[in-house]
Amino acid sequence: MSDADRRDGSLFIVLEGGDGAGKTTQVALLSAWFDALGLAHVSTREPGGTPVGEAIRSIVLAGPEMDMPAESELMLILAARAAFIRDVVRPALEDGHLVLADRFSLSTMAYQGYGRGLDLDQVREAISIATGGLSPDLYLVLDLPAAEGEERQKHDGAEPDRIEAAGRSFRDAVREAYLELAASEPGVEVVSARGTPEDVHSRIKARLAARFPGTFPDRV
Ligand code: Z5A
Repeated sequence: MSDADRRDGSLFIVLEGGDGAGKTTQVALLSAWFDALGLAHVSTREPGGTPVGEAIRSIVLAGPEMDMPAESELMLILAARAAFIRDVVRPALEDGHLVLADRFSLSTMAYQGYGRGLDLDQVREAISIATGGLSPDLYLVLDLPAAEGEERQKHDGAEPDRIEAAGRSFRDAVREAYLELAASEPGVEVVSARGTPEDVHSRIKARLAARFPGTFPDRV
């Protein structure tokens, strides 16, 4: 998608971070804030957001019995992403809307690249096949020590999925990966995920206002 296809006002914002950092909570708070500001938006998650994406999500996030090579995991996630781009992201940006996503390609670099150990250049190449080169305007990485994310998730009482079951060292590697990616990739900012959901929401609003002053009010 070239910039010419995007209408003024469109923005693609992605929340990222390790398991349990609070992305889903923050997407909901942001979506309510966008509504209050009268900003037309689509909020969605990955893998998912389309019928094929949700079907793939149920395979990728099955229990440990759905064992698969890291390459299969990568291909499944990217198969979902190609549909997500065609059916969700591009149409919304062409209509001048805001897209707010719970995870996107930075997750693939962090989990399949750094976490699973796949070659980073190959992962990057595969991502660009799925996305046609489309990148978000901003990634906000919610940063939290892996142990604290795990603790938050325990309160939900759900059985760990295949990726969550990969263990503490995997979670630590994913956190470090996000910090490394934030330091080396353009358009990636780190936000502390500590404190109450409202504390984190205020930090995120302040970042958005600073980054996109034409869209978000500076008094947040
Ligand atoms: N994955 C991948 O490997 N590669 C890719 O390219 C993509 C994804 C796109 C997606 O599942 C999985 O797919 C994910 C990576 C992989 N790994 N796994 N498993 P997901 O997005 O559903 O997974 P998740 O990150 O584990 O989601 P989560 O558990 O829902 O975490 P979260 O969205 O970051 O947090 P939350 O649901 O908002 O909050 C978790 C709990 O903490 C909940 O009880 C909240 O009420 C509580 N919470 C939230 N904020 C706070 C604060 N501030 N304080 C205290 N408690 C809080």
